[in-house]
Amino acid sequence: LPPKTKKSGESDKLGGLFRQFNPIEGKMFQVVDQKGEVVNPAWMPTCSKNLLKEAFEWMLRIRTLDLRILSYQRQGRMLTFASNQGQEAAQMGSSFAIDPSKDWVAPAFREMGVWLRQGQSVKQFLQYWNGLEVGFKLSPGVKLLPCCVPISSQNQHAVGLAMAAKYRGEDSVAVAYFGDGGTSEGDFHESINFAAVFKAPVIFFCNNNQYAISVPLKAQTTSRTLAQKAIAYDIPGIKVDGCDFFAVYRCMQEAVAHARSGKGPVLIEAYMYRLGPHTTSDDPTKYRTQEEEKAWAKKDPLGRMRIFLKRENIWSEAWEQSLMKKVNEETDQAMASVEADLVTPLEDLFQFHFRELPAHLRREMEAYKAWKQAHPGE
Ligand SMILES: Cc1ncc(C[n+]2csc(CCOP(=O)(O)OP(=O)(O)O)c2C)c(N)n1
Ligand SMILES: [Mg+2]
Repeated sequence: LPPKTKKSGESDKLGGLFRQFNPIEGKMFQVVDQKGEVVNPAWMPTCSKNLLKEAFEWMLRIRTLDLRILSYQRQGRMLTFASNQGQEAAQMGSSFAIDPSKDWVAPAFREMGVWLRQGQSVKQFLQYWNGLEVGFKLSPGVKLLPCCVPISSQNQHAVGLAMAAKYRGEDSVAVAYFGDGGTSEGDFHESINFAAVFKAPVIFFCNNNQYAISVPLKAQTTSRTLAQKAIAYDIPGIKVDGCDFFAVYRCMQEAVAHARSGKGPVLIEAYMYRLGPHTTSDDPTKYRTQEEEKAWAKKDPLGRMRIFLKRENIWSEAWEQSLMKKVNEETDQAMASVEADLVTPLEDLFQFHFRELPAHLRREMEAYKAWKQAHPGE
């Protein structure tokens, strides 16, 4: 589609897609609807049959892993876990548009698929959620920051990574993932402002899953969309159907091209629903209705991808079953090897965060070691 003409007051930085779906108009970008029908062929991304298969495999893999981990947790074999169900299309649509060999990811704590696609193993993932810091000792070449629980603080880290790439003259981008709740943090605004001023190649990817624990979106903000917050910083922003792999993939491609070409950051709001609880310690029946959950279940990103692939004669029941079986077997094997070595040394508190320990932490560690020597067996 040719870009629409610029309206008065609109930024010159907006490209065709961002102009057509200007978030201040409350529009949401969608390519494939919940019935699996292509509703916006003009913006359909180019997808080979192999890419479609790969995308479905990844989405199914995340869903299967998620269910397996929830079952370990209920068996008392896993600590608290933050479920990813409902967010698979947003994760894979965005991840497929970056190059894990050069692009950095600064995740929150609900990006299992992105972690794995950046190169972390399932075993490391299970270690992390079992309280083993070693689970986030990154393998060489993996461009992924550790899981970040302090809300939106990872956005600042992503800007730092992007500035480093810019300084070195590399053409990599950094992606910060955060939630709807994260948009109320100062870090969110500070990081976008800084990135916009210095044209840092960052994609701010907001997983708007409608809740920040029990706080619904309407109590989070008076903005009509979260994407419209881009307008204040004069950067491109778009609200996209986060249950639609194709729309997320396409707008992320546009955003990455924008950032990679030196034009600065982009804000994407992926509109979706957290189908599961906030974490395994949460009971969503206390703050949301069954009707609401059922309505969103119909928009399930995995189901939508399945219908689309059925229409393309790519999907079969046997294929799906064999994929699930493989994922479950691999996960059980990884879990067995984690459980065989489930020791959490206190020294881990001092490891992994600094290349060289600061003096005050070194003193604490030495005091701890001396205490341990004096109290063997304790
Ligand atoms: C700075 C900070 N404040 C509060 C918390 C407690 N907390 C953990 S998750 C969460 C909600 C986050 O909601 P959202 O950003 O929408 O992400 P989601 O959990 O929905 O993926 C809160 C408030 C925290 N981790 N960090
Ligand atoms: Mg949320």
